[in-house]
Amino acid sequence: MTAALDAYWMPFTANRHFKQAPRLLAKAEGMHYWTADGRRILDGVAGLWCVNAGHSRPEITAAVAKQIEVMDYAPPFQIGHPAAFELAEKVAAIAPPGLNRVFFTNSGSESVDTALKIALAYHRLRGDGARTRIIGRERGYHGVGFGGISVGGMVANRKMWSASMLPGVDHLPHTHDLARNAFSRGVPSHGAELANELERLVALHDASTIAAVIVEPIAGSTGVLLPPKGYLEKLRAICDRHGILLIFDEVITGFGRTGSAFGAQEFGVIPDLITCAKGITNGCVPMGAVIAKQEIHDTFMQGPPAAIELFHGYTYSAHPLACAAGLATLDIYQRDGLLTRAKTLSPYWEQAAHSLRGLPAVIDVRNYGLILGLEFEARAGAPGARAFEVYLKCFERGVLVRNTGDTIALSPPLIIEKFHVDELFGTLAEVIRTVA
Ligand code: PXG
Repeated sequence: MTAALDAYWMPFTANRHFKQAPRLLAKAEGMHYWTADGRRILDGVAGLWCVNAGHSRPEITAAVAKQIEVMDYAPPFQIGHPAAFELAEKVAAIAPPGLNRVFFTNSGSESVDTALKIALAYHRLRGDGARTRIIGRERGYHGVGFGGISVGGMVANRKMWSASMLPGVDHLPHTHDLARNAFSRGVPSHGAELANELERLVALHDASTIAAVIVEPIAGSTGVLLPPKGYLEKLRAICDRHGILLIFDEVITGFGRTGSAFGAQEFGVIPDLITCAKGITNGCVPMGAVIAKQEIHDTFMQGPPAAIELFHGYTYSAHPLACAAGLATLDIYQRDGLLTRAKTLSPYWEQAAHSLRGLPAVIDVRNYGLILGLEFEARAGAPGARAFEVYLKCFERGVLVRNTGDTIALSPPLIIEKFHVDELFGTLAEVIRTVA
């Protein structure tokens, strides 16, 4: 380590704690990272829910390298490049039926802000401009833009900026209910009725003021909260009844995490807009996207033909390197069957996950596809401390997990093999015994 650590203000990090004992990654391949001092670390979280095809895939590396040699950058406004159109077609081809128009961004946060803006503009273009209200959900995470923190439900992301939130946002209750659903396998049985809270919000505000509802099919960042059986269907039905758009934020559930290309297909509920990012390029070049129903897109295609229909976009929308990475990534997903591999492996994953039941302080194990939420009882007066300690100790023992509150989340690359699953849960179990 030669550089000083002071200048880099790290995101979502305990900076002072980190800089006392930095954890530095230097190399990645397949299921593993290597630290700067040469230790091999099993990646239990696909980087940060994004490296779904495993690290440093040569096909993706080659595609990005080739692209940067041929054309480093292309402006996305009023001009294009072929890979952008090709990638949009390929994303549309794996999206749920009817969602076939793709707007590129550079992150999940940008995708969320883009989708919210599209929803508001859509109603306005239809002469329904009083629909300005957006409904999010407690314990939702939709990135860190002002739109995203407004509809999100993570208090630490909200309290500092509470006076600067989007006006007119309201929230559904979260669906996490340990009293009824602890140690569920797959989606929990209880809680579909929580979707009826949307009817109450409609009764309170009137449907004519509500533009959209945004939820994650599975909430990741706030601790892996699974949708109760029948819940998403109910939300869809209520939105339909009242002309409200339904947005699924699939930044983590997209690209095979649940066992289908998107959570929408997995749960059989088709939203009007999908936000995604992360896995679209296997995490190697920043990119996000909003996938819209054609009808929404077509609503914008009015007015003088030379007029710009949507005043929105980013300098790096459809960046050539991201498009090259995306095309190579989708090829791998398809060729290697990775979009459905989580379904094949999930019985083994589920069995291994639930073997942690009964370990000290473990109050819940929940799983879906290749996702795990492992919740601990919080230490008195020190919320989050136990899971953070588990995270640190796992890292010392060569396994990367993710802590959020008192939950450990796992979301490994979809190329994971059974022996990796054993190592992951074996290390977790050992660590939990020492930390409790
Ligand atoms: N929506 C969802 C559902 C997300 O999970 C974002 C939006 C924002 O994406 P960007 O690309 O702007 O970060 C996310 C991001 C975690 C964790 O530990 C998850 C995310 C980010 C940081 C940590 O689970 N997801």
